Amino acid sequence: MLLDLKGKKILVTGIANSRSIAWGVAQQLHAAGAELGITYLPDEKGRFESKVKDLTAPLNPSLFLPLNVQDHSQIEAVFQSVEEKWGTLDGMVHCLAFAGKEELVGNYSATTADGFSRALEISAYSLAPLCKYAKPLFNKGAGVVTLTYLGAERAIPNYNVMGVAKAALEASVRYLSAELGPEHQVRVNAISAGPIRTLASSAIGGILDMIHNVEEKAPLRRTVTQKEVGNTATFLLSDLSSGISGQTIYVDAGYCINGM
Ligand code: IMJ
Repeated sequence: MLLDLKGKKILVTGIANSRSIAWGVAQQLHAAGAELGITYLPDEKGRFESKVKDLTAPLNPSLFLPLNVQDHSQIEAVFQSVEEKWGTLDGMVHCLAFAGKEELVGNYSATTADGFSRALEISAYSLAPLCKYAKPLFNKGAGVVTLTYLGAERAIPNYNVMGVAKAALEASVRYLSAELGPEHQVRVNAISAGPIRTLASSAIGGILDMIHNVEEKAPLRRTVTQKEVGNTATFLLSDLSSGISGQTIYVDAGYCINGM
């Protein structure tokens, strides 16, 4: 079976809680037999650490590591641990995004230089150094999957600087695909997920309008689930998708095909 991920070692970033899309991805990768490494965002009180540890314990991750992508030494330390524990790597899942709350409301022209830098550093740039350190560890046929959103190519109210960051992320997927493909058949793809109620979306004004709009207009007349995104990520990290690289695949109940 080409979708068997047994024995494949995959690093999953971006789990914050049980609504995280990354959590849906981790569960489906586990169900397909993958061995997981999980990263969490370290904070002073260790809240994410204990929450993510408890949540992911049933998946028996063989690595559980802190990762704040704004700290280069933490990126190096993650791949040091991956090399020591696993030696090689078959996949990496990048589900990281952050913009200041004030940047996600009102006019895009009000974006500050600091807000712009931070959003692009965390949400787009971070994929590059993660790939740089993963590259020497990747087995033949390994894969990288990241998450994007339609706001990268359409002007969606309040998405603002995150849309610009996702546009940069989608372009990064193409450049990394061109870089990682030739030597080791490593594929890099993005999943453009439709709106889902998560920690990253619940805090946002207008998200419910967006969800209702999808329920009314998407070809499937519903939103998608974390599990559906997880299944597509599993496909993209399996040999079933061996001919696909550099793409943005829409898991959005068909929403983006509509003209209006
Ligand atoms: C985010 C902002 C505005 C509109 C939005 C979203 N719509 C959707 C999202 C319509 C679906 C969620 N999304 C796709 C994101 O990428 C969210 C990223 C995000 C969310 C927050 C909230 C809390 C915070 N910073 C954030 N940074 C990035 O402080």
